[in-house]
Amino acid sequence: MFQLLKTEVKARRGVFTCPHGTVQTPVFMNVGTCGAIKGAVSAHDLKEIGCQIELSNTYHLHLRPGDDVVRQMGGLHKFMDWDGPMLTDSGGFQVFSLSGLRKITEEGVTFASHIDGKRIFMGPEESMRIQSNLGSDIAMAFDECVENPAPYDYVKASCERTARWLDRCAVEHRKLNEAPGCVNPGQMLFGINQGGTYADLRKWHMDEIAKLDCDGYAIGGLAVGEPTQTMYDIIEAVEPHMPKEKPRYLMGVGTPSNIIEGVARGVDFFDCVMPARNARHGKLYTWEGTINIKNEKYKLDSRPIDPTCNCPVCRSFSRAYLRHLLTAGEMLAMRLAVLHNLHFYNELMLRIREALDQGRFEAFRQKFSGKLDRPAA
Ligand code: PRF
Ligand code: ZN
Repeated sequence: MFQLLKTEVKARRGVFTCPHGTVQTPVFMNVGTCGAIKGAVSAHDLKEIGCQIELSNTYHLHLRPGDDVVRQMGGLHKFMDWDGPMLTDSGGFQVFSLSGLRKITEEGVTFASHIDGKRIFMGPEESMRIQSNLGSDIAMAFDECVENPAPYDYVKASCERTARWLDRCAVEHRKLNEAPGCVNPGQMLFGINQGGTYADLRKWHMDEIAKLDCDGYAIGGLAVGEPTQTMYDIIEAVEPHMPKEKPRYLMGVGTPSNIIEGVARGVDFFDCVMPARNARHGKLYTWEGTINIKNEKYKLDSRPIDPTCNCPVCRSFSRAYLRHLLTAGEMLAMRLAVLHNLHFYNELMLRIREALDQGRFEAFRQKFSGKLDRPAA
C-alpha cells in the first residue's frame, strides 16, 4: 500500500507498506544480486548503513544455488538473514545483459547460463514461480529490456509482447500467492514500462499496463545506451500516464544527479550497482563531490573519506589507511569503500526526503544536482 504524504511540483514524498515493513520514499534500494552485496557486505551491515529495502535477482539465484534451494531454506529473507523489505528483479534484464546466445519467442526466452553455458528457458510463469520461491515482498514483471537505440518496429513489437507477458505474470502471480505453503502470500507485483526512446510507444505501453492495477509501476529500458537528456525526456513523457496513487520505480538508475533529477520528475524508487562498483575501484562519494582514494595525495591524509559523514567507516578510519588497503589489494578495502558509498546513497535519499518534508526540495536540487557526480575541487 502506498501513501502519498506530500508533493513539491512533480516530486513526491511517500510511505510504502510491504509484508516485511514500511519504506519511506523516495528510496534507494541496495543491490544484493546473489543474496550478498558485492564487497563482502552482509544483510547485517545493511541495517547499519541506513538501507530500508534490499534488491536481489531472479536470474542469479535461479542459476545458483537454485530457487528451490532457497525455498527449502525458508525463503530468501531467512537464507540471508534480512528481515526488512525486499524486491526481486524478474530476470528480464539480466537474461538480456548477462547470458550468451538467446532466442525470444511469444512464450519466453531461451538463453545460455553465464556460469556454465547450460540452456535455460524463462518466461513470465517461470519468473513468477522463481520469485515466489524466493519470497520477496515485491516481484517484478518479466519484460524485455531493449538496448537503445533500437529500430521503431522492433521496439513496438517487443513492448506489445511485454504487455502480453504482464497479463500472464498477473495470472500466475495471483495463483502462486493463493497456493498453500506459499513463502510470502503477501508478495506484490510491479509492472514495467518499456518502449525504448519512443514517447508514443512509452505512453501507449504505460496506458496498457496501468489497466492491470499492479501494486506499483517501473520504468525499464532506460540508462541502456541513450543520452541522459533523452532519459529525462522519456520519464517526463511517461510520468503523466503513471497512476498517481502507486509507487514509481526507475530501474537501474543511477548517479546521485540522475536520482535527484528522477525525484524531480516524480520517481519514488531507485536502484543501481554504481555506488558499489565505483567503491571497488576507489571512487568514493562525498558531499563536495567524488574523490579517488588511490590518489597519491591521500598518502598521509588523516581525515576520514568525508569529514561530515557519519558512516561506520568514516567514524574510524583515515583516507591514508583506506588508500593503503586498496593499493595493497586487501579485501577489507573493498568492504570499507562499499559501506561508505552505500551509506552515502542512503543518506542522499534521507536528505531528499527531509528537503521534501520541509518544502525545500527545489533548493536542494539546485545545490547538489550536478555537484555530487563531479570530482571534488
Ligand atoms: N528491466 C528489468 N530490470 C532492469 C531494467 C529493465 O529494463 C533496467 C534498465 N535500466 C535495469 N534493471 N526487469
Ligand atoms: Zn563515510
